[in-house]
Amino acid sequence: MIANPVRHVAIALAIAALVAAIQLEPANAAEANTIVLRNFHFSPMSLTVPAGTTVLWKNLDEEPHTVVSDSGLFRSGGLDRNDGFTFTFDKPGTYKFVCSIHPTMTGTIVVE
Ligand SMILES: [Cu+2]
Repeated sequence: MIANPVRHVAIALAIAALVAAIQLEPANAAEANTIVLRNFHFSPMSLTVPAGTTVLWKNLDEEPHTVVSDSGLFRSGGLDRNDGFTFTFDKPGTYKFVCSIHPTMTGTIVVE
């Protein structure tokens, strides 16, 4: 079979576009001041924000999760897939949180 260079270039471009799309996806998903709940982890596990920032947690798992502050400062209800919860951090400090359903899911917000 004779190789068709045009076809090869087209395939290479298609693969390059696909790779670019795959690499862009996590960047798009990682919106500012957002923590996603995915695969039974908070991602990122630690987030540093200036005082006054509203943080959004968004559940991407099929399983329900919660976001509960260690200090009792905030507590979400059960979050189903694609549900979100927000909290505005007014004061500097270190705020730890956990999923009350899966206590191995932990995270930290550092407010500066
Ligand atoms: Cu959970």
